[in-house]
Amino acid sequence: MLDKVVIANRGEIALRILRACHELGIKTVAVYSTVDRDLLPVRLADEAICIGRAPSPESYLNIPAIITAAEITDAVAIHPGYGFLAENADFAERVEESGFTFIGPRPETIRLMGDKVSAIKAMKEAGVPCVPGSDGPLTDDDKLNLKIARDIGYPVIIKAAGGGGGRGMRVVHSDATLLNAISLTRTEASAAFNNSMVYMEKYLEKPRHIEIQVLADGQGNAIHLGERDCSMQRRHQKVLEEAPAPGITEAQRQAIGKICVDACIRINYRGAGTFEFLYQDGEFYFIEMNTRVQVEHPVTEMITGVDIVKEQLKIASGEKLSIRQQDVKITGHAIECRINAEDPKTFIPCPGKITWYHAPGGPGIRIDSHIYSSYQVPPNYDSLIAKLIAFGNNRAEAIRRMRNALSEVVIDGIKTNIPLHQELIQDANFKQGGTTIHYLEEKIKN
Ligand code: MV4
Repeated sequence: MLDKVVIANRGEIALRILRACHELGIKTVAVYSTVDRDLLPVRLADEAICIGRAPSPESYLNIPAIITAAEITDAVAIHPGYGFLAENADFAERVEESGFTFIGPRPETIRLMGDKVSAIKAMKEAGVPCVPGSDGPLTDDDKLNLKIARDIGYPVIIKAAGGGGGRGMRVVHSDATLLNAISLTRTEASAAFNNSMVYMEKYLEKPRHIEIQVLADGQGNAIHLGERDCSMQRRHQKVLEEAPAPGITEAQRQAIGKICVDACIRINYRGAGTFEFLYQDGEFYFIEMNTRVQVEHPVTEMITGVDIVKEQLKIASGEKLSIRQQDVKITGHAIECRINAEDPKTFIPCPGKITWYHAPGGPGIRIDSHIYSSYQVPPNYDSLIAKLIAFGNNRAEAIRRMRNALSEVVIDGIKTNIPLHQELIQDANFKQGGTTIHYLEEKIKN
């Protein structure tokens, strides 16, 4: 097993990684920016190193500072968490060149998936169902681009190869606006991602966002842990996630799961990963692959009993996967509410001091959070302060437990989106299950 790990992140995920390390007897090094001195993971880690000032480019994105922290503490590995450097192939490469283990996929895999055109190509070749589209980058041939769009059938969507997560996309409804949309998306992509490559897909109008969690050891073994439904989102920020996805049958789960597992083996994937799909009219369409642990991983942990972060650490230490697919049993239902320090109506971030915090509890309730009474939420990073997870033997029980937990939790001193969650958890369409990616934005208009 790994001896000592640098946790190159902050907040709840740093704490989550720290707990997994300590459970496995791994020593931990927290790295922190100057505003994060009083962070819980900094207190709980075996060692802590300040890596720079509050702005993330000077600290949590500061590659030399993080590698130096590993050097001076004699750590053997670096866990990037999510966000920040987690999907930066250059970082993974420099970690390995410096003699440390990067807890994640090989740098080439991160690079392959970071470019959405190469990711789709690889997945299509591996037998994963993709959205009908341009099958590669668009050229500057206007006539050809018009033909591709007509063949796919409007509406189409133009996406930047360097984008993902909702950045750099444009929906086109007719020939009249196609060429201009391609050109605008190219210009934006070039500025935002330093990569002007764009591609085209059929625009799916009412999809759900369903993703498959995988684990692979890079030694020929891979498993899937079922799916999550992440359709409840606003402006590409997920608000509430659940597993399993309402209405997905065991047969569908095993079929799409096997496709993802086979693809992992084909590309010799290593670590935890997520296949993102759009799901519409009973069909799955691959859009992107995430090569990191995700914010919403707890809902999968609750219904499978698998500790995804511990599995990441075991894989990074060179162990073969010890869980076989037939050992993975999905039991019950889990829901996660992302609690943000923000105004529940305007969504404007509300950093500040938490004067009082009381965590909910009881059967099936889990909180992943770094906050405490008197904790100061800094304005420099994203506003996620807690993940409230409710498990139940079925979806109705998970919803009831979540509703109770939301009414128990006290976070005073700052605004949070708990009122939004309280409204959502009793929403008739949510209770029904299976709402599309557009549902929340439509609901909050009213
Ligand atoms: C799409 C789509 C409809 N059709 N692709 C947005 C984020 C990025 N991961 C992909 N996205 C979308 N791609 C086709 N062909 C609609 C979206 C989309 C979306 C996807 C997942 C979750 C939330 C979303 C919100 C708006 C649009």
